This record gives sequence, C-alpha cells and structure tokens, in this order.
Amino acid sequence: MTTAKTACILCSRNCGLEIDVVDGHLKKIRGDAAHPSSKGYLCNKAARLDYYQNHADRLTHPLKRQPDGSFVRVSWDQALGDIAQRLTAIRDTHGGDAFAFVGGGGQGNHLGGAYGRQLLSAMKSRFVYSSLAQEKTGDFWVNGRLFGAQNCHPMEDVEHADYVVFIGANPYQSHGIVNARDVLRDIKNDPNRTMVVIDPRRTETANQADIHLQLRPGTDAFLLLAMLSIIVRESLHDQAFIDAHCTGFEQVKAELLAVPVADYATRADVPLADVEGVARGFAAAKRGCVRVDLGTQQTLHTTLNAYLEKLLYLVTGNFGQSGSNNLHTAFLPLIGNTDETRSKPGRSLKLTAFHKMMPIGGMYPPNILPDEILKAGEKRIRAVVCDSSNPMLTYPDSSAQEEAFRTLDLLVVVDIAMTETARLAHYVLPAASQFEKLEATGFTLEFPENYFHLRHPIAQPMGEAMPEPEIYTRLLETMGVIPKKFPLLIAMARNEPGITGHLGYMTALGLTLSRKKRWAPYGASIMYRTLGQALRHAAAAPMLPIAMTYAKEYAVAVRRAGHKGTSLTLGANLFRAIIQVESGTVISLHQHSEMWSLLKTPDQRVHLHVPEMVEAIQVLSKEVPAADAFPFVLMAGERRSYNANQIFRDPAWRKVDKQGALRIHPDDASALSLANGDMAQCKTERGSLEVVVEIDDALRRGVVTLPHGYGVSFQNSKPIGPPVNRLTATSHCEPFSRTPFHKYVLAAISKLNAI
Ligand SMILES: Nc1nc2c(c(=O)[nH]1)N[C@H]1C(S)=C(S)[C@@H](COP(=O)(O)OP(=O)(O)OC[C@H]3O[C@@H](n4cnc5c(=O)[nH]c(N)nc54)[C@H](O)[C@@H]3O)O[C@H]1N2
Ligand SMILES: Nc1nc2c(c(=O)[nH]1)N[C@H]1C(S)=C(S)[C@@H](COP(=O)(O)OP(=O)(O)OC[C@H]3O[C@@H](n4cnc5c(=O)[nH]c(N)nc54)[C@H](O)[C@@H]3O)O[C@H]1N2
Ligand code: SF4
Ligand SMILES: [Mo]
Repeated sequence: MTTAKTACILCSRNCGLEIDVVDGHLKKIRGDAAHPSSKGYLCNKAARLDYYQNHADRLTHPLKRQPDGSFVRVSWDQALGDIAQRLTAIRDTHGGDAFAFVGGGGQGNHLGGAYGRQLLSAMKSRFVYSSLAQEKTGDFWVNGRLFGAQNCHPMEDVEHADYVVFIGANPYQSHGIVNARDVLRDIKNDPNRTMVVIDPRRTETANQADIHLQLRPGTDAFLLLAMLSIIVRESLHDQAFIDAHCTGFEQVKAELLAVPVADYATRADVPLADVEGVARGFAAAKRGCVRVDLGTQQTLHTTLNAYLEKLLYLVTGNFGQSGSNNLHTAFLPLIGNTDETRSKPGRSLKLTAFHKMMPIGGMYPPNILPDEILKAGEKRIRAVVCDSSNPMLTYPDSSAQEEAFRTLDLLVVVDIAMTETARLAHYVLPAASQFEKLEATGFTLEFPENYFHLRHPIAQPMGEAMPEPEIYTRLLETMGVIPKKFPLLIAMARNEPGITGHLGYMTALGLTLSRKKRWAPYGASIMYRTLGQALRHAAAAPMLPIAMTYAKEYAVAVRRAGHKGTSLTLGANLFRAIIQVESGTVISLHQHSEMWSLLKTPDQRVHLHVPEMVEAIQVLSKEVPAADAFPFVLMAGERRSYNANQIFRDPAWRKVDKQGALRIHPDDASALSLANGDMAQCKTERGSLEVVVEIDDALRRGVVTLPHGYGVSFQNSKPIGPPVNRLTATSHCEPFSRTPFHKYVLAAISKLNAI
C-alpha cells in the first residue's frame, strides 16, 4: 500500500485528496488538509472514485473499428501511422477547415489539452468545439465587453460575503464554489449573513437559504431587470463606485428606469414585495456577491442574463473587495479572447462554414456541430479528434450528433473508457487515467489568493494506455510536423543544473523557434521531448514558460505568496515549487486594490454600456410568452447527489437514484395518476424516453426535471437512466451564443401502463 496525494476529478473544484492505493485500487480516500483551497474538504462523491479508476469499460489498447462495427486491437505505431496519414490527406485535399478538435479537457484534466490543441496548427484549423461553449460563452462574451477581454473572468467570494445571491445555481449539489456545503452551513448559521436563492426548484441550497424566490423558469431576465430598476429608481446604486470605476452608467440607467417593475415581477411570478426586499437588501449589503450557473446560462436569454447578473453587482459596487465578485488570475489559459471588435486588422475571426458563427473565448458551440458536418457541402468538417468528452450523450440532440459523427471520414476518440462516442470512432486511443499520469487543475479561479495544483501519478497506466502528452507528441512526430530529435535542446536541458532556472535552455528554445518558425506552435511537445527529459515529470515542461510569464505579470503577488528570486529567476522558482509540492501551491497573493489591474479595458474601467445588451432589453419588453401544446417545462440535466457528468460508467457507483428519476410536483403527478416508482413517458418535440417517477414537492407546478450524466451503456448494456439529450434539439438555443436551452425544454408527460 502507498499513500499518495492527488485531487478529486468529479467537478471543477478538484478538492485535494490523500488516497491509500492498494494494487492499483483507490482504497481509502480522505480530504488533503494541505490543499491550498479545499483544505481537507470533500463531498460524498469522492469516496466512489475507484469506480472511475477501475471498471470494465476501461480501454487498455488502441482499437480500430472494423466494417462490421467490431473493434480489433492494433499497435500504437499502426494506429498513429494510419491516423497521421489520413489526417494529412484530408488537410491536403480539403484544407484545414475540414478538421475539428472536440473536447480537450474535462473536470480535472487540463494538461493534455495544451498538447492536443497543437493538432489544430498541424491541421491548419481553428475549430475547437467544447462543452464550455454549451454553457458559458454568452457569459464570456459579456465579460469581453464589460472588462475588456473574454478571459477577464469574475469569481464570487461567497466565503466572505454577508449577502449572497445564487441564481440558477445549486452549489450544495454542484459545488462550483469553495467547500460549498461548509460555506453554505456557515452562512445559514450566521444571523448577520443573508443567502438568497433564485431557482424554480426549492433546491438543497434553497433549503439553507433565508430567502427563496421560486421564479417561473426562463424569466430571470425579467426578474433581474425588475431588481435593477428598483435599485436605480430608489437611488440605491453606488454612485461613488460607479464614478471611480465605470463608464456608460447614464445610458444603462435610462434603460433601467423604463422597466415596468410590477409587470416584470408578475412575469417571473415572484411577489413584488420579495423582489423589492432582495433588491434593497443586496444594495445595502457591505459585502455582496452573486453566483450564477446553468440555471441562467442554459435557459432563455442566456447572454442577457449574464449581463444583468453582472450589472447587479457592478452598479451596487460589489466588485473588487472581499466578499464581493472579483476578477482573478489564471495560470493555465483555458479561455481565449476572440472578441470580434478587437480582432486584429487583416485577421478576421474564423466563421464556421454553414452557420457563419464566430468563436467566443476561442470556442465553437456543440449546437452547430451536426450542421457543420452534414450541411456545409464541400466546406464541411470531415475529420474529428474527440478527447475527454462524450458528445453522443452530452451534446444537444444525440440523434443529430450521431447521424453527423457517423458520416465523418475520420473520427478518433481519445478517452480512458469505451464510450458511446468511441463506439462510432475509426480509432479509439486509450489515455492513462487522471490517477495514472501527471495532471493539472485548470479551474483555479480564485482571488485574492490563487493556487495551482500539478498532480503526480499515483497508479500505473493500464495496459498500453498513455498520457495525452505522449499520444499527441507521437502523432505530431508521425505527421512530420516536428522532428523526433532536438539534440541541442536535449543537451542544454541535461547539462543545465536546475539552479540556473533553465534560463540557458529557455534561451536556446527561443532561438530554435525563432529560426524555425514553423515549429513555434509545437512548443509544448518540443519542451516535453527535451526539457522533459531532465525533469522527473516530462509533461510538466511547458509549465516553465507559463510560470515565467505569470511571475513577470504578477511579480508582486507571486512574491507575496512566498516565492523568491530576481526578475530573472522568480518564474523558474515558481515552476520548481509547482512541480515539487504535491498538495498544490499558492502561486499569488493579491490585494483587492490590485484587482483593477486585471481589467483589460484601455482605461481600466468597467464599460457598463453594452449596446447589444441594451437592445436586448428593449426586445425583451416586446416578448410575448409562448403558449405551447406541451404542458411541462423539462429541466433536462439536473445536478444531483449521484451524477458527475459522464465521468463514471459503472452504474454500481451510485448509492441512490440508480434510474435517474423524473421529478414531478405532487399535484401534477396526481393529475396524471402517477405514483412514486411508476413508469412515465417524457416526450418532447425531438424524442421520447421512458422514465421512473419521483414525486418532489420542491418543484413548481408544471416543471419536471431529469438528471444530467445518465444514459450510459455499461458493457454494451441498454442505457442506464435517461440519455437526456435524446430529448433536446440543436435548434433550441440562444441565437447569439448558440447555448442550448437545456433547462427549458417543453415536454409532455404521460403514464405508461405496467406491462
Ligand atoms: N453532482 C454533480 N455536480 C456537478 C456536476 C454533475 O454532473 N453532478 N457537473 C458539474 C458541471 S459540468 C457544471 S457546469 C455544474 C452546474 O451546476 P449547476 O448549474 O448548479 O447545476 P444544475 O442542477 O444543472 O442547475 C442549477 C439550477 O438551475 C435551476 N434552474 C433551472 N431553470 C432555471 C431558470 O430558468 N432560472 C433559474 N434561476 N434557475 C433555473 C435548477 O433548478 C437548478 O437548481 O455542476 C458541476 N457539478
Ligand atoms: N441536456 C444536458 N446536456 C448537458 C448538460 C445539461 O445540464 N443538460 N450539461 C452540459 C455540461 S455543463 C457539460 S460540462 C457537459 C459535460 O460533458 P462532456 O464534455 O462530454 O464531459 P464529461 O461528461 O466530463 O466527459 C468525460 C469523458 O472524459 C473521459 N475522461 C475522463 N478522464 C479522462 C482523461 O484523463 N483523459 C481522457 N482523454 N478522457 C478522460 C471520460 O471517460 C468521459 O468519457 O455536458 C453538457 N451536456
Ligand atoms: S465532487 Fe467536487 S466538491 Fe465533491 S469532492 Fe470531488 S471535487 Fe470536491
Ligand atoms: Mo459544465
């Protein structure tokens, strides 16, 4: 038995773990008290991680699909040789845009993405499709306008706030904030702190709240506008803050004053007095913050919701201080900035062939992928490499995705398990699991103290599985885009003692890449093959320049966090700390007053007036609620105690809710003669599923929910629990960001007679 440090990979929090490993099994799983953020915290799901690490669907060898749909084992050389040849032929015949990279990192594996994305350069493509673009790109776009760059991303300091508003977020189940259950309990137990939950369901979080506004689904924009209007009408906004830090308030104020407050409260079906109470309470708070998630992002008015939610904390001055919303630094650049108003002259953003969509934050949305494969004629996407994602279950409209993926000339899936998507692939490549390789926590979105966790392997890769850095580096070498040997760089890396901070190596690398510009996009793999040889963990090599850049940009905060060195050595010292400390390293400690320097607007002010959003507010005032034949609103994809995206395949990991029940209000159930445990049909415009019923008085009438993360076929079984995206449509999305309205799917429910 060994005891090793790592992190939970089931949600973006990546809580630090200490695990007893016995024969490759994750036996005893404890929170790691030394982890800089979670400090020993865990939720119920982490204890089940051995079901991720060891199960019968794990991939152990590269596989090639046969014409009859079965798979045969092939060697790595055979697989990579054929993939390289086919990718190159597709690029040379049809151009780079025939290729898309899909996925590239899940809840805890963000190191492989840096290597995988190099394929885009090799293929001369810019198409990255990502699950983040089915939730957060509307939000990123608004950040671009307000804060100057789409990767200026605000976090929420719930831990220190005295007035917290959760809108469409259920942190008790989904986390997303520091040590959620402890922090929620602390707020609940403190009479001086207030928690408000805005959610159509009385969630586990709402049960801890002081105030629950149980609004009608899809009406957040109306509710938020009513609150903002009350704030400006009653002059509760923070004029001193706005004068000091913002521009454009007067235009926004005029728009807010025109809002019919009482009408909008009625539209949201929330008593006006409650709307007023929260608006006044939040505006009066000393330390207020707002936390949103999919309940505002995957429902009607996605992008407008993001704008209004941010206005709420901005006009009340709840920004840039402890307990408020704050911008944060990012060690790994997971989000890009593809703001159409700032793209450099002569280098316009790459629009997709069929929908003519621009990227947001560097990503394209899953909703348009089937059309871009099927309907773009000669310009269609013909080859896909899919990594760390299972689009057949998680992208909108499983049937449409499947139809499209089946027509691809080449589909390669890189995963640790045989997934629904892998079953359609020409080649399936086995990745080492997140406990079998060096990995990194990329979602470290914290301020004023931020950290980075480079996790060391704690088990051996299964069979011939390989870490993604090795897979992609070999593929690039086989495609001939980088040579296999770099003798000078290897010599520099080996000869140079760590003391010099690899400065000689970095200089040699810089010279090499400036002389051979065509190698520049492959810095990650080149460093992996060269500097990597001198490190205990080769895949960490590209963290060196990242650490150097971070230390240069935030030198004061990096030093404040305890790292030492001159302007030449600070970055290398930070890098060394990161690769040595197995529990994670505090990389920077800011002061709140320094947050303003993270803004990317030229005047370092928040630009409150976003013309497109003001127009959206005007359009909203004319919106008529749709009357539909389907009487229910289905929230397709709820977070519960026993779902964790598609990270587990073995259904035995679940202690309860094994069938992923449809939750329905008791009155709706009795109107349909449904009792707990009955079978029902849930039918939408796009498909229908047979589901088990669970009566839940926490719901509003007319609203039903199904969980996210079910519908997996384990060992080729029938899907276990509802594959919810059989019910969703790619066209049912926000026209601007193409974010799906998964939380607002019209549905009909009927009883199925027992056979
Ligand atoms: N247990 C568990 N935790 C997870 C995950 C998981 O699969 N399981 N997945 C992780 C991932 S990838 C993500 S993105 C996060 C998502 O985390 P959350 O967004 O917190 O989770 P959801 O349950 O999808 O949706 C949040 C809430 O939105 C509410 N809602 C629905 N419609 C509306 C609406 O119109 N208005 C408002 N205001 N609220 C609405 C729902 O009732 C629900 O309570 O969770 C992460 N954590
Ligand atoms: N209807 C509906 N659909 C939804 C949602 C919803 O609420 N409703 N939520 C959406 C959201 S917010 C998200 S984030 C997506 C999530 O959906 P996806 O983007 O598909 O991500 P995961 O479900 O996390 O997929 C994880 C895959 O990565 C594999 N994997 C795990 N570790 C590794 C590794 O180390 N290397 C490699 N190569 N693979 C690995 C797992 O085996 C699994 O197949 O689903 C979205 N889909
Ligand atoms: S699921 Fe999320 S909150 Fe729970 S232990 Fe894992 S990382 Fe932490
Ligand atoms: Mo997500």
